[in-house]
Amino acid sequence: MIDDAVKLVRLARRPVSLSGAGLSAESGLETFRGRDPEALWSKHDPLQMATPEAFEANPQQVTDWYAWRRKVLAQAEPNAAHRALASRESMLHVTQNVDDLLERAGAREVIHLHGTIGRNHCAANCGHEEAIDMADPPPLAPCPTCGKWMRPSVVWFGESLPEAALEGAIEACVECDLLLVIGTSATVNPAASLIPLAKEASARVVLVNTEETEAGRFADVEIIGKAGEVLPKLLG
Ligand code: BJW
Repeated sequence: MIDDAVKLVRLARRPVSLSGAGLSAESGLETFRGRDPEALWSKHDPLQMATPEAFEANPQQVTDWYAWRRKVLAQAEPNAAHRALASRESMLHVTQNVDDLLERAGAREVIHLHGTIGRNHCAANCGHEEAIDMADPPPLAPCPTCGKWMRPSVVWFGESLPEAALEGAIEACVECDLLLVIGTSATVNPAASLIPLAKEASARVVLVNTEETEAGRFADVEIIGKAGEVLPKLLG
């Protein structure tokens, strides 16, 4: 399997990666789903933490949860998988992850489909936004411009993805000749739909995940293993 994938990766002229939480798992960040009992959605109800309605109902609880995740990320380092991806300079990276570990590993071009945990913006969309000190994240605070609550600049369920990011990702997936899909359960749309999109546009699809996923039916090669162990072999 690895040898087949290595050939596809070496032959690719326009490679794109599509990653999910499994990419950052070996950096100590918890995934959302999967078999891990520590997975975020095993311990927390996504409807209580990751919807605009949850924030409206209990902004303190949601802000505290993100403050905890921001502190964990401040302590985390890119892992071997981030570094292997970043080492392939011609590769465009599309990620569902809100962390900055690909950038910290040196990746040049990263499209964040679900926003970034490193920024806050006004929940009333008055236009005010600010960068966050991840090691010392701010408490729940009003927007200095309009007085509504500030919220994390991530995409919650029911919200639209940033238009430029989604358009860029669709274009990349239509035009790529290899889509390397890493550490995603491929259950959240529209991100998951990028995989069949690339396949229909005739890209080869290589999956790397610790377990089988629904996306397996689109894969030319499916490798079951840890991203931090597999990607250095694929891209090294
Ligand atoms: C390893 C590993 C290792 C572990 N190595 N692997 C069409 C049909 C049905 C519903 C919808 C639809 N279109 C839209 C929807 C609604 C919804 C949706 O998709 N729901 C489904 C769950 C059913 N989508 C949305 O609401 C999106 N908005 C939208 O489409 O707007 C228009 C619209 C709205 C409503 C209806 C129709 C249209 C927005 C989605 C926002 C997702 N937000 C979150 C939170 C972000 C902020 C934060 O981080 O707090 O994004 S939810 C969470 O899931 C997070 C992730 O980015 C996302 C995907 O998760 P991911 O990355 O795949 O992680 P896991 O944990 O699921 O998987 C990890 C994998 O790694 C596992 O498989 C492990 O095995 C593996 N792994 N260790 C390799 N070491």
